[in-house]
Amino acid sequence: MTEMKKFRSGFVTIVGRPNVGKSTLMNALVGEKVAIVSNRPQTTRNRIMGVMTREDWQMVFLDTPGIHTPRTKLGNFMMQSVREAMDGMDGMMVLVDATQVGEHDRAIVKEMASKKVPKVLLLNKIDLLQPEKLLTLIASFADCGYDAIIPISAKTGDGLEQLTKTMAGKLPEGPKYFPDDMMTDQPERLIVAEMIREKALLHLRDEVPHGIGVEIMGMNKESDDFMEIHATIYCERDAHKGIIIGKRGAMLQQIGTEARHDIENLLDLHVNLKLWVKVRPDWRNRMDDLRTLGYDNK
Ligand SMILES: Nc1nc2c(ncn2[C@@H]2O[C@H](COP(=O)(O)OP(=O)(O)OP(=O)(O)O)[C@@H](O)[C@H]2O)c(=O)[nH]1
Ligand SMILES: [Mg+2]
Repeated sequence: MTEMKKFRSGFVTIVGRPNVGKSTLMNALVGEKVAIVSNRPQTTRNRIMGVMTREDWQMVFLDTPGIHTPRTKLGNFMMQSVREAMDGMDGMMVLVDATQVGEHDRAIVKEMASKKVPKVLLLNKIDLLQPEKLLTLIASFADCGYDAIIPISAKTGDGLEQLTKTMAGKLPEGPKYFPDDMMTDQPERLIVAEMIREKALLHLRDEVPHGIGVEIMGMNKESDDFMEIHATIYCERDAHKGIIIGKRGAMLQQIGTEARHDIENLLDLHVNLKLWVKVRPDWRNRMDDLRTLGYDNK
């Protein structure tokens, strides 16, 4: 008689400095874009869940904001989201960008070593790294106390099979927490707002992206295959508003067109996306504004 294989499951928190590729990794594992990605640091602002289900196991990933020293109340909220995502976790993935490991990365790797759960250290972006450098890097983490050190590329998928195999084997026996076809717990409204923010991050420079917030004012299904969406992009200064709107509205139009395309794919509907831009000075330090944009602690 063959023995029934035991089902393993658990919550696996993904942490690391900003921009190391945490959200890219989660999307690659889940096989769907559940978290937005950009080359600006501090893209992710709250913990985002992504579920990966296989025959014998289920991993519930918690992608978190990049660890940094907060300078605003939004930053405080972000760092609290990291702490909360580590509460009660069953496993942990700590990421560094293998092409530029700094003292902050090493400090995080060291701090997380004390967490009493299975954990893997992931050296990401190896598609950009010369192989000889990788060996030196691995050697420099030799005594880190993690269950495994795995070089990966979240972009090309290199190493991800080894990663899931290693992590799944270390998870406790447990239930299937979420149905097979569930990828995330984020409400549609939030994903839509994030998609708009992603396109804004993609096109805006310098300090403008950090001060962007998106609020969905309304999502009205006009018919079976058509939805009208109204959204407001907040920024912190008049000068930023001008940049976001652009010459004769060109920038806002580009952000809107690209976001609409992604939203239509997500919702499988035709979308009319109407964007407004408003200035809210210092919103990242104002509790009422943070609450409006979903960056509160409840
Ligand atoms: N070449 C390469 N680029 C990558 C890889 N993984 C992520 N990136 C890029 O790195 C940048 C940051 O990726 P994100 O996934 O947004 O990083 P993050 O760690 O979630 O960043 P925060 O949310 O700001 O903490 C993006 O431009 C990605 O395309 C990789 O394996 N190889
Ligand atoms: Mg991220």
